[in-house]
Amino acid sequence: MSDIKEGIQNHLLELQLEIDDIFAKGRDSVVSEVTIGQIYGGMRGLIALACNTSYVDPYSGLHISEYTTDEFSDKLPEEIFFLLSTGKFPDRKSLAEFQNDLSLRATIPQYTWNVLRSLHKDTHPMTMLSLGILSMENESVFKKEYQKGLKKSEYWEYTLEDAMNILAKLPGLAAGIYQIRFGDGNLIPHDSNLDWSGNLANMLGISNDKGFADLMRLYLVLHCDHEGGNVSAFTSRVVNSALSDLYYAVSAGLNGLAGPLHGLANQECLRFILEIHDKFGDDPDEDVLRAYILDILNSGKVIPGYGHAVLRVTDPRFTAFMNFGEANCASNHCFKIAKKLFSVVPDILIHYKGGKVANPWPNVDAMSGSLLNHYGLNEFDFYTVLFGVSRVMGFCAQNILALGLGQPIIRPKSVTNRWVLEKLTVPG
Ligand code: AMX
Repeated sequence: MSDIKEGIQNHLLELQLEIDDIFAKGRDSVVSEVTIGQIYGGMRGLIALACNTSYVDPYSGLHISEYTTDEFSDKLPEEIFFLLSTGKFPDRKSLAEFQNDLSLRATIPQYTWNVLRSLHKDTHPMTMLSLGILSMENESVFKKEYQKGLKKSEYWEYTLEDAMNILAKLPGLAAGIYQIRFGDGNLIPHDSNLDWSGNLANMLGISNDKGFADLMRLYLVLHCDHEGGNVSAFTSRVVNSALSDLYYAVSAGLNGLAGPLHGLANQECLRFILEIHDKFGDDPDEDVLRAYILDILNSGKVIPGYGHAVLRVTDPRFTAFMNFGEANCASNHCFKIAKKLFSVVPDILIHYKGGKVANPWPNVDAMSGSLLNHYGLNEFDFYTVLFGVSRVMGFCAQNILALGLGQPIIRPKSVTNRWVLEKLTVPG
């Protein structure tokens, strides 16, 4: 048995013991109530899911297992996937075994390239990524084993197989999409001497600067997971809960990530910074910037990169990117503007409309695009693909653990307006 599989098996035992304890203490205890506002308002704040890969604390941000962003931001994505799915970092031997296993599975079938090359030249790279994964669905080991007859306790093992195959192919798939969509269509081959993010950086063929490979590593680490209730992770889990295999579930999650209120938001931030650059040059005066921000707010628009549904402080992932920028991209015009926005925007948002903005601080998207710009990755439409490559780690880990814990199909109850009206008029 591979070390990661053994690690997941042990983690599942620990998690199951905790759940047994929770159920023994109060399976029927009420921990959350739902208001009518929440029923009509996207279920915001409703506690209705258990997810043990990561959690977001409003004040300390993303935690994977018990580690804070500061504690894991220097790791490799492979170590992060290990942590997400086993609750522990791998030792050197386990990491090498895992990396080697991924390397052996990296080849992408020719029929996937045929599908991607046959699409319209303007097809969005996120459509290509989602289709690329879906095109390989016939490779699902889970599906084949399920058709033969599989015990429920074995579901997670074959889902792990699918996860390994999908993750192994992702850097090549993403880089191939970049070459087909924005380059000359020639693919740079996978290099088994490079790690997962190193391969992505190399196959993109954008920059030989070591800083670019370092940025890809950091980018893939910081976007890996964000609890279970966000649009893409939740979608992926709902689809997989029907025992649609991981290819269907990952593709579905990516379709959610492609939305402008979710993963696509990152490209808006760089567009905003470039607009500021066009208007005011490399080093805009802070007062000029303040007046510009107020104009945008007064016209009813939001300031991209600021605010968050859960966080109530500066996103620690923003800070990690900013520290990277200080060390590697300090002279870049976009980085300088992003930094200046950080010193101007929060103070304006704090006082905006009597403090209605719940979080005036920057989120991860406020900085990432400027760093990509520094290394010459300026095709905005590709940014969400990078986000997606990283976030698939979270989709895979969440689904493996949910299946390993025997979680059933997800099926909340919906109600009609008439039902709600009756509930409001008939007491009790
Ligand atoms: N600029 C201006 N107004 C903002 C704002 C911002 N950056 N962030 C929030 N507000 C406003 C909201 O529009 C809302 O106004 P309304 O009541 O008139 O509709 C009010 O403040 C309260 O909203 P909130 O509770 O603070 O935020 P939310 O949880 O509803 O939304 C988010 C969160 C991120 C969508 C929102 O802050 C926003 O639109 N930010 C800008 C876009 C952005 O950066 N998106 C990336 C998010 C990170 C990610 O998921 N990738």
